Amino acid sequence: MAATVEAPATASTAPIPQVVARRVDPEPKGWVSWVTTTDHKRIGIMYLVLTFAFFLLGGIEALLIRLQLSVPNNDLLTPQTYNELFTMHGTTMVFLFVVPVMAGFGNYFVPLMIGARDMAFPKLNALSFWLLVAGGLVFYGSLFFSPPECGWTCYSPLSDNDYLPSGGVDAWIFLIHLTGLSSLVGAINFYATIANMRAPGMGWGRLPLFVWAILTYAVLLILALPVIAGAVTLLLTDRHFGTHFYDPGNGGSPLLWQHLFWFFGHPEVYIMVLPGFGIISEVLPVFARKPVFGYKAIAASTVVIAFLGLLVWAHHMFATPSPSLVLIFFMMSSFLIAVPTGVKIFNWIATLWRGTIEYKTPLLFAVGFIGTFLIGGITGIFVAIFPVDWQLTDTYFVVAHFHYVLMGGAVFAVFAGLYYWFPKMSGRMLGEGLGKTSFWLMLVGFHVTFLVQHSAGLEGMPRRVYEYPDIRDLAVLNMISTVGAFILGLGILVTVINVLISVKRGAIAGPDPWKANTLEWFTSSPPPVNNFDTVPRIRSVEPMKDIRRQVLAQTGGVVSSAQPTPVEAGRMAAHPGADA
Ligand code: HEM
Ligand SMILES: [Cu+2]
Repeated sequence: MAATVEAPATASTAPIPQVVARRVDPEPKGWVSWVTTTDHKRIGIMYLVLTFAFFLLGGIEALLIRLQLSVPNNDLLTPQTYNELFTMHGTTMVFLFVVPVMAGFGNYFVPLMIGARDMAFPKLNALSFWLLVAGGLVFYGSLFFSPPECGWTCYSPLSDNDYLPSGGVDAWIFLIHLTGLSSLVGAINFYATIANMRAPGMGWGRLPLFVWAILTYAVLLILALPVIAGAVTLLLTDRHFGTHFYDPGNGGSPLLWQHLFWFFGHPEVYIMVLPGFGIISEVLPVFARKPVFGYKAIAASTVVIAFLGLLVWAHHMFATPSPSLVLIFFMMSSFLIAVPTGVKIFNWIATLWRGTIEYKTPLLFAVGFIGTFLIGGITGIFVAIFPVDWQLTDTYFVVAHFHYVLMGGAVFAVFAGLYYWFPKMSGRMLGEGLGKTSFWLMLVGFHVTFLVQHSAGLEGMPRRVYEYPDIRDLAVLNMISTVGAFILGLGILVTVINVLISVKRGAIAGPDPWKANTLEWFTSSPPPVNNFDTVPRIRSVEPMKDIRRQVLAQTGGVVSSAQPTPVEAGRMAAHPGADA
């Protein structure tokens, strides 16, 4: 934008509790303005760029791991390097990619979807981002001395000073503290924003499903993060200040670490996948050209999954000594989660059912998500049966299971979100050809990589080992898995290239390229600094449909009782394909 713009001081059909910006500052330029920004959209973009960079780093680490495992008795990597790599890979994917990438989408889209001008606390929002940067720097700084070797769970006693005196574990602890604080501050901000800054008429029953998901994500973060922060603080004092919280020789207990870790760690799984579910619930109805089936059931199941997710942490500890009553409790409560999850999957399929489906890339990723996540959910039932888990725990079956959940629940959903929302963020479309190529490579590569790992696990291949003997089918299964990983990597690379090309040269998107339902499509692409000139009154869960209907009624000569404002009409006139 060139100079200060005079926004028309129109009123919508209802009083607007927000200040209508009369004077809009021009968009600031230069890198200093990015570093100092408090605009939720810029912060959202910085989050997305940073977390995708970590995704690529974690991906390179994964490929190195797979190269080492491609043949039996390989000595490409030393055992120590291997341990460091899988620790960095798991930690990076969980703490530096999947969790913060959801905050990236949340930052950009929650205010737009609820009709707000920014997050509730813009400066805290910037703080969240910079704490994430700090966490990433501290952790990757350990590359220059000695990265941790304790896996992303850093179980005690392995993480004690006696076994791993290296500073890498301390770097890991600081990563948890810094990214945890980042997420905690961000979560409080999301909560405050969603609770207080919704457009007039947007009651809880009209909140977009993605916003419901982010709200639940925020509440889970607020409940789970203090536990892990406490746990790693105890680890730090054990390591350096002579306490013995996790030291059985002095009255401590390594099991305490596992309880604290998984009391956080299991909800963390839902922290990673619930926003993904939210993205899917936005994408499916748009490309099926049908209202989402069972809005209330989907919103409610999100909350129920989060609640149950807090009860089941010890299903990660079935192999530790526990009374059978405890095992049965954690088994049954884990089963219960299948109920609300099934409700969601049923509703998603019902949304697609008899829809007028448009096979665009976001839809492909969303459908790929459903299949992949379903398989991950089904293998989850196996490992939730504790006698079965006794056989499978710490084998590649578990590795396969959680990659199905995380790829399905998070990565495919993130890619669906990227292809769906990129036009809003950049003003340009991503290429469809490259998008579809990327999707098929990723889908095929993913299943080739991880499906066979179930078999490898059943044949006894333990996880977290740097080499394995040439017995049974392990050689061929691992080779298949490694080939799949490279196909998957190629698929991801195609999307990276697509983004790089389209940022500059993609087709111009216009405000509402998909004819979508939620409010972010009401403003221009990319949105101006103040997001909206006028915030419309919300009358349903699909405000954009209402607005299109109003405009149609008006331009069709029919006198509508609810007249759109001149601003709304102008917007819609710029978008001739609008229909009801
Ligand atoms: C790009 C495709 C990926 C490949 C080829 C891959 C491969 C691997 C491999 C080989 C391991 C080591 C398993 C072991 O030795 O126990 C591993 C561990 C892990 N991966 Fe991935 N991975 C990929 C993507 C992801 C993603 C997207 C996530 C998270 C969203 C993720 C999260 C994890 C976690 C949490 C671990 C456990 C690390 C640990 O045990 O400490 N991975 N992955
Ligand atoms: Cu769990």
